[in-house]
Amino acid sequence: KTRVSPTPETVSESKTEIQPPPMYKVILLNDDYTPMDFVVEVLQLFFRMDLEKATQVMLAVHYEGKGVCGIYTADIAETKVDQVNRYARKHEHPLLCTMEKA
Ligand code: NFA
Repeated sequence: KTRVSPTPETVSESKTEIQPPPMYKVILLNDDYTPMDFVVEVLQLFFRMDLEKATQVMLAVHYEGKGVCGIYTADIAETKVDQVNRYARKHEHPLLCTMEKA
């Protein structure tokens, strides 16, 4: 079986070994005004949750103050945060989405 030997950059434990990217939790924050149905819709639309999972996460945020919607690389997490916050503002709800290092 033909096999190439690793170049120096890919040798295990060398200083240039590729590291996994830093990951970020996308967080939804509770508020007193955003309708529960709207939060469920957001979780289904932007985080690909089914109705049951979205309802679970929405209620966890409602009762505990915040909750994790998903864990992503920086670029994807930033995009999710922006999409959710823009969508909430477009519909004139105060719902807030943020991110923190996982
Ligand atoms: N607390 C909101 C209400 O009672 C619902 C909500 C849940 C808002 C999760 C934001 C996040 N209508």
